Amino acid sequence: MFNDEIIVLSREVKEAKEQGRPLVALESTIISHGMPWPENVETALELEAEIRARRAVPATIAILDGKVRVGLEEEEIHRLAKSNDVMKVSRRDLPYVISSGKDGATTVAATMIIAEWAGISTFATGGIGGVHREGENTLDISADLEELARTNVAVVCAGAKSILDIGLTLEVLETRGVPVVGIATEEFPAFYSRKSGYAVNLSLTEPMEIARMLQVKWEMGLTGGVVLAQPVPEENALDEKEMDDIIQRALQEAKVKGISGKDVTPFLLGHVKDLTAGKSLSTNIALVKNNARLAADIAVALHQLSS
Ligand code: PSU
Ligand code: MN
Repeated sequence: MFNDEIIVLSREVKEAKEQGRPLVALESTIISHGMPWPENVETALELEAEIRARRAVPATIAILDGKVRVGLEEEEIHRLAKSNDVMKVSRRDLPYVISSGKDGATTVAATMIIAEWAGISTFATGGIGGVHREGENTLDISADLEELARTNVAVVCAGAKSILDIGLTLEVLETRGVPVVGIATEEFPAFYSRKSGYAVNLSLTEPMEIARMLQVKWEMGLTGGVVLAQPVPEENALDEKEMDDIIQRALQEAKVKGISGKDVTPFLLGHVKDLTAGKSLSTNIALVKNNARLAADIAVALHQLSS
């Protein structure tokens, strides 16, 4: 499933693959739709720097002019960060964004698909999509969960935002056989806060023990991803109660405006950002960087195991 005409590796990523160096995938929806300019470019570049500093190689993934790109140049990250004409691309959107030659920012699901094509098994992001509140009626369940069930990529995240129904999200992951690992915690983190009230499946701390579990899973032919949920650093965590109020208001607004489909998540994220007057943005930046560091350490450990 590798076609040079559709998939283009950056020079850095190509060299890393030739030399068998550890790689870490990064998504681009966070750049185009998840954060405002200029923090989005700054963060995207800082994430790459964190990964390089840990002796791994970053591969930011996106679609540019209908080409699947694994590893981007700085100008290309700027283009994704500044343009208003970038599609949000999940699994179902990939064929069209490619056939029409458009630009697309990849969600967790689409980034996992492309990472697997490119032979990258570790991916760092902020939060995964999940079952939305009232999802039992609306069936608004992110394609990220389906992808985690089928694609062999480990996703380091800070859990999921409580714009979602975290309990239902964890139930779906359990049903679909996706291990949910708490990093040095017994509790699934809720992105802005370290706690959600829901237990994880198991807790691990060391990159090497995590890498060993991933290796066993995939060697056994148990296809699918793993959620590696790392709580936001203590000093960057936001007050849970305050965030809950803000999220309630955002959900109410979405309902009144009749927001649906792929617009739900970006709408809620944008509202939460506005209502916290930017405070949530610095938390967001801190936790993604923390995740990039852990993902790099896991990629290095996986590489040690396989060499
Ligand atoms: N949750 C966040 N920040 C994000 C997203 C989710 O806290 O940026 C983005 C990710 O790219 C994720 C996508 O894969 O939203 C999920 O969208 P949907 O719910 O439409 O599947
Ligand atoms: Mn949805």
